Amino acid sequence: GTTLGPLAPDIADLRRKAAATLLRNWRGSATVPTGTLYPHQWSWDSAFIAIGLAHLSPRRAFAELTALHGAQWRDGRVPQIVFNPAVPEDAYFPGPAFWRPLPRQGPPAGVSTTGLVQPPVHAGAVLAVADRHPGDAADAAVHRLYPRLARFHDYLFERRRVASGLVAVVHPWESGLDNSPFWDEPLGAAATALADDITGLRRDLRHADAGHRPTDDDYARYMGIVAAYRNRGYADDDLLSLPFCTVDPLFCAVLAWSEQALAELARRTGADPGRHDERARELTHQIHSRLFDPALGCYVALDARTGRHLPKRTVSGLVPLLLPDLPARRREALLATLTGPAFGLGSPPVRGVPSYDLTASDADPHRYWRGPTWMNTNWLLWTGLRRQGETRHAEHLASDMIRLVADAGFREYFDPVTGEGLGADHFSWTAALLLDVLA
Ligand code: 9YW
Repeated sequence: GTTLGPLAPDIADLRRKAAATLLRNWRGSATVPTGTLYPHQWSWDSAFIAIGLAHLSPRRAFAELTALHGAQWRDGRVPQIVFNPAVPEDAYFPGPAFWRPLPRQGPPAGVSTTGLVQPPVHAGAVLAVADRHPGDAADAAVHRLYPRLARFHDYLFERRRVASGLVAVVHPWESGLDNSPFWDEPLGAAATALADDITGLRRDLRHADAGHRPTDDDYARYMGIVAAYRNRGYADDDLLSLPFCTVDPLFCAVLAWSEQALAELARRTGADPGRHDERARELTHQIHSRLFDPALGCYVALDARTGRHLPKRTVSGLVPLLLPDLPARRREALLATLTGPAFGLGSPPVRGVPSYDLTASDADPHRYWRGPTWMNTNWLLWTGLRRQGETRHAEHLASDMIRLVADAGFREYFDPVTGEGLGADHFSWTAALLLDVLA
């Protein structure tokens, strides 16, 4: 249910256009986030896309995630990007060559990927698709995918553990929220690379307004951090000696949520759910006890290298709404932050939940993860609100999401106040998650 009221958009038409967007971006075995800016397969995009594809074709939804896991590394990691060999090297920067050599524990022979991961939405997505279409086909897909998902989570829990039980990201790209204000401080301390013509190398600037993207300085540091990780063969020993190593609330909350889904998938395949339940409980406990900032009324990131919290209000810090066992006082605090002036849920003209505190002096409603509203983070919050029984807030959020797309199209992100569409057009997860919200 939503609260669209009068002047309701034409829902049937929106559904048709969402389906057309996903069809347009399908490349035979997987879906690109959008044809021009991102011409390969991205990890967490595919998980969100599968959630939407479930409304069109469960077979295709499982195919999307099966294709992604076909590039899984021998060490278990599911890569951030699976490069399409048919796309020219210079269509995307940094392309396949920059990431090489990939190590022996890397992807199957002949498969080209990056060496990073993204938030592990996948197990949650597989459970959602399976629950929408129970039956033999879903059972078979769950049996096929469960061991892959479990190995990815094993990798994260075993190789990315820092600070007694939390799970780290080693690059801003791994958080999925590249230029989040969380990363200003740790990124500022990281060395830059490729000081020469970074603008000339970047391909994103050919497809999107420079004012809506990360800066050249951000990119120079992103490259430096990749180079350091690559030069040690993407090995995860001694994580704290990497130039960037942080704990992100969205990443950890999504992992705990997906680990719970994994327990359910284990039950369905006859595997032991016990260790998944245990890991989910333990990580949830760590998030609640180590990442909440009472003064800000939300969860915050942690710089694992310095041990310091990164006290900013970003949308990432609200995503623990996904977690069970949220103490009532904690839930009240999060809801107050969500509906207060920082994020403005339910206070027109604000639409959807912005990526960053609207009242912060450095908020920028146009620049990527520093202000705009994005469908994927809004979907995570919508899912969390429903899980917490906050139906009214969930309905309001759903109608905001629908209105944003109805007015501005299937854009990558949106100005949270004017609703202007920003970044790329024909964006897959915008279409996919809209289908889910409309269902
Ligand atoms: C990049 C594809 C990806 C998303 C990320 C988003 C952006 C930039 O685009 O990354 O070049 O990889 O920040 O979350 O998965 O949509």
